[in-house]
Amino acid sequence: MTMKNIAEVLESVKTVGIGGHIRPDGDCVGSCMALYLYIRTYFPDIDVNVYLDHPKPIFGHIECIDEIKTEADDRVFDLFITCDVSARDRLALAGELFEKAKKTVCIDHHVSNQGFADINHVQGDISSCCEVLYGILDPEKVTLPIATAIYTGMVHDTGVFQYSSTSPETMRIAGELMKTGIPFSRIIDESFYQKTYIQNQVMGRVLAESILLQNGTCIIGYLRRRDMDFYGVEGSDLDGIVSQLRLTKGVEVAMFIYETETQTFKVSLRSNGKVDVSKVAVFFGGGGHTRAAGCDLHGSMYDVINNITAEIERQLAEEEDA
Ligand SMILES: [Mn+2]
Repeated sequence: MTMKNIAEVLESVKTVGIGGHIRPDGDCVGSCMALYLYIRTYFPDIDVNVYLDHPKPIFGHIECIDEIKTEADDRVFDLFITCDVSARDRLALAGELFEKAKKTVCIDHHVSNQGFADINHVQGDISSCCEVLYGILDPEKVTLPIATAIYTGMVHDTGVFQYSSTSPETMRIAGELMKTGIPFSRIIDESFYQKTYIQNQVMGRVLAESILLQNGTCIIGYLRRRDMDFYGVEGSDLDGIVSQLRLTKGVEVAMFIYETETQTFKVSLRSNGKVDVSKVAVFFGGGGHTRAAGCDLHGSMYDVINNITAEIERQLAEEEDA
């Protein structure tokens, strides 16, 4: 069951809770905040609250971001709406609030979403939850702050309108949002591309020490725990490194591994299309998509690299035989 307009579910509702997934990304923060701002602006009699894990400071440009509740309470909402949540167990701190709510709505774009709410507005072919949300708002009611939140989510989930999920409709909506006067260059720079000095130093180091294997079709970057401690960086500071590795000419598969604790490694995989990296990740107990996947592995760094590259090699060979 889908909705034509969000107003359908807001009738005779007095309290609304909104929640996103664990470790909220740009699409999650953007969609939750856009919906929050929309309800606050056009349904002033509704008491609306948004619950999210601490959003990153890069989303500080979104209006009222400081009104996010980062801890759950024991309220019972008339309606609870989830945005960008693919499954019930991804709800993070809002899980109990969702359970207790009198009615629930799920707005999402994950293909894997089975529909866990009373009303499920899920469109698996659309690039971002923000784009799905825009489709059930009145376009003329999308103010500059609401447009800023939606644009942020679209930019993040499409890799700045680059991933194959980007459609003509995505671009049309982005154009409509631009008409409200959003600072679109700044949103892209400051929330997506910008790195701290240290983050850039670490990326530079990983690129400098990267290794090319299999006739230059596979590239590997790595970071040991002691190097992370030296720079004072966490896993979240390493976003974007594997994407940069993938952009090496001739490369089919990029792999970035870093040590989360001694002899435990987080592996990120990116493909330019020939190899389905989700198969590689699943083989090692992880998951993901054709072109972006990941898994966790134990052992020495060399074992991890050897095991994964062997599996990539197998897949590349299979591809060549096919
Ligand atoms: Mn999303």
